[in-house]
Amino acid sequence: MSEATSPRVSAQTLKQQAAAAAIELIEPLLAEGVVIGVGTGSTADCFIDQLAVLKNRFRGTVASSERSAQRLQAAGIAVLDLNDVTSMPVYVDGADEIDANLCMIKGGGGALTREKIVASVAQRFVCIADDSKLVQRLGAFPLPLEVIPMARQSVARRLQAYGGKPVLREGFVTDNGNCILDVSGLNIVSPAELESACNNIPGVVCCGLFALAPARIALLAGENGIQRLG
Ligand code: ABF
Repeated sequence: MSEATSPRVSAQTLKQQAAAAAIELIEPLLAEGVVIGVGTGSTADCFIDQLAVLKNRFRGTVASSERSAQRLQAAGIAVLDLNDVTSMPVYVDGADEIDANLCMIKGGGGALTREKIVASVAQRFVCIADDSKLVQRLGAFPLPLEVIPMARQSVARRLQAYGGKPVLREGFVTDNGNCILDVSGLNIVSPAELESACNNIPGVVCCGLFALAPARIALLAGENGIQRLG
């Protein structure tokens, strides 16, 4: 019987190390009026927890989900309305998959729409993850799409035409009151082209491909330390 080989470094430790690398990267950017964009997920949670130590060094944050907003507020970090923010030097967030071009699949946590919005306002998207997220080609992780509920079936039919197998994320409502289709089986040869095609399907609010605007930097934690891409 093969013995289960326990990883030398736990997944949680890797997430914490990736978050720490992001803190080290952004600390020189912090100043009185600076606002930081903050993502969603377990790695982003590690970043929030470590950012709390520096909370008096900058103005505040814009959160990509209610979940992250609550964690930020609980840590004593100011959470601002994006409508009151004109610029952010950086947006820090995780990903479900990232490729060598820093294109990503995001949305496993259901926050893809606000993630893409907040990232679009920031000057640089810094992706933090354990190195298991680095893939040769995107698509093993089902692609999430946020969809207006009345268009769920019409969008699903369009995705089937692309060879996808869309599944409704049962019992899940996004922060924006919409539903999520998770689409497996897509052959993502050109992430940017597929993102554009999904964006043009009536009823799609947001596609979980971040290829038209990929991350600028990726900090990937592995057993041999931090690998920086970009
Ligand atoms: C978030 O990070 C989501 O887009 C993505 O699903 C998630 C990855 O979460 P984790 O860091 O927990 O692996 O931005």
